[in-house]
Amino acid sequence: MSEEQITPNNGAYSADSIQVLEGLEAVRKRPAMYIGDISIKGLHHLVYEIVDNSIDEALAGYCDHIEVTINEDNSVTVQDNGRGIPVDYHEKEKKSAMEVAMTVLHAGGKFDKGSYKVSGGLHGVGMSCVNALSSHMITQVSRDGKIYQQEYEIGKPLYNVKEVGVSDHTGTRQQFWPDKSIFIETVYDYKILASRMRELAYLNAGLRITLTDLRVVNEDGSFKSDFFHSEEGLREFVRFIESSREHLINDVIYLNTEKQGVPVEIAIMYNTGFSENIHSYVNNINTIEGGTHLAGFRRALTRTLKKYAEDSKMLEKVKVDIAGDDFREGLTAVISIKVAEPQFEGQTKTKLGNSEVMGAVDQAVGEVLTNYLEEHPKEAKMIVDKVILAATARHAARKAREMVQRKSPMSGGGLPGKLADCSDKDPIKCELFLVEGDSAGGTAKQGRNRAFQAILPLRGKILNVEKAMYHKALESDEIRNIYTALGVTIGTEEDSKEANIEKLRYHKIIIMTDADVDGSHIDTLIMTFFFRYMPQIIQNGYLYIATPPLYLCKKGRIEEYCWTDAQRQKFIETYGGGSESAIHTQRYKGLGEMNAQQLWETTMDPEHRMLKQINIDNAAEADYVFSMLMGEDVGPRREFIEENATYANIDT
Ligand code: 0RA
Repeated sequence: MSEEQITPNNGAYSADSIQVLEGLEAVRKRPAMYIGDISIKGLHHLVYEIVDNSIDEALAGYCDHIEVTINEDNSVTVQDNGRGIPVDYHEKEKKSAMEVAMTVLHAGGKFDKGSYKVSGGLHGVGMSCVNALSSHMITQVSRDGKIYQQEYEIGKPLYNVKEVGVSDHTGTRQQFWPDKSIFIETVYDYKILASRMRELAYLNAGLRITLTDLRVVNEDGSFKSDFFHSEEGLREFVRFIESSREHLINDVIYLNTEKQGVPVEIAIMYNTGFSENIHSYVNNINTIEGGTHLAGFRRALTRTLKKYAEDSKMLEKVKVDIAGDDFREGLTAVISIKVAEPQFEGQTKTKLGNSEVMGAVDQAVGEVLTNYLEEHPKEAKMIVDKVILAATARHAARKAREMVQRKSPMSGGGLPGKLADCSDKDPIKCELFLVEGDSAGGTAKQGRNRAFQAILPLRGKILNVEKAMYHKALESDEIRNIYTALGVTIGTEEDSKEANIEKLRYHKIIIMTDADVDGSHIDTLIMTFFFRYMPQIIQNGYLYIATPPLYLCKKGRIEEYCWTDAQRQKFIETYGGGSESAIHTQRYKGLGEMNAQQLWETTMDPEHRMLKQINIDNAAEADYVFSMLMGEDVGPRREFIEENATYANIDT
């Protein structure tokens, strides 16, 4: 590939110490190559790498409990009850196997764990990589009645492996302190870890995972903690994702088998909605770009349903043609497979390339689905009826889409009348603000830098795409305006719903709404639209939310914008001696209360503004959250909003 590729030593434990240092030095020089990035994402990735090793031990059948603890100082401890990393001394290597595992890049893969050694995590570099990126790390192994320990600084051992005590159990305990000189952010986010641990529990039925945060004490004196455990695995996972949707049929169609040496586990549900939600995993990694396993799944689904529908003569009266997409409307599925040597391709290395997997998944799904349809004629009819409905709707959508296409910039139809475009044409430099309301839109038009900032005012709440059929969404003026302003085309000749974002005219799309509950509702509606219809925009990091200030605080000639109550309080303390009288604070309830200059200074000027980038850490959870937020059920929605409200302090 490139000269940056690190080649592991072929013979096990044959690395001499110089090579070892070179290996870990490379990790510290180019950390992003090994863990993705050095932001909050990479920081959390360190935990996943360590947990992956314990999961391997669980897959091998020797471990059933993993405890992850965020310590007060933002170090993290991962403890498992497996056999413990081997500690035997290697004559040739002149060091303990444990030291090799912790200090040699890729050493993790050299332990022979048989055919189910499938791990590696996304970047597959294991414990030594985490060690190299930690200012300090302590490894403790309980084995053979003893506790063995070694400590490291930036990956270098501080002493030889030594005995530090006795133990009546086995297991591995890893504690690491992410290096502050490497990571931009070193404070762990409980929610991000919790969401991954929940996912891992569903993906590995039977495994128990405890997550504890020693930085947060509950009212009863205990620490913040969650326990994740799923006896039924993907069956429960798909029910969790679907819990806010109306089911078309109540069954989960489930299979857990092995074909051509590939373990395949799949759970499928049908809902009455219109989107296709397939979440696929390879070795516990979410393959958001899909690949051969997804292709095999789709092929089997289409073939099997088509054959059933034809054999049962249900298609005889159907006038329209049926396309691949029609078979997947309202389908939610989780696919999890294990591959010994996965080939990850694509932009984000989350697309499976192994060709042998396609047939394995195809065969497994074909068999199980055929049986299900034969044994459940009532449910089978409901599924096929839904497919026919989808095909009919798609034909209506084609007309709606042609309307949009005709109006798109490429076909000369011109841009939406409401759009105030920028003069620059280079998408990388250009920004589009989606602004709540015509009045704020007007202010933004005056305040912007017209060279690279375009403004599209939106009329209040855009359509909730979670509840609308595709062709209805395309009939909405606001949604059509967004498509045309962005310059993307929708679908291909095969009537796919996928948007083609190659022609995207802006690489920053910024949602700008009032800092109140209505505003955050509009944020959610727009994010839902992008998540369902143009997920690539989010995946590429193009979607942002602007953060207008809540207050303008004044004392004489001193003026300061404040984004939180704490900042306002601090201003009062600093300039008013703690007293609010003397001080003038102006509460901005909406964008409209700022003049063009203020809006520019606080919210639009790249030099001073703060943008929140929208990214999907966990697509399956996002799928659930969006369907829940936009669904019928008030209870879970209120709970979620109360827990996550940013604007709870604002009168509404
Ligand atoms: C290789 C062999 C054996 C255990 C492990 C690796 C192991 C590694 C890690 C990393 C984190 N937790 C772990 N638990 C186990 C088994 C050696 C034996 O007892 O035969």
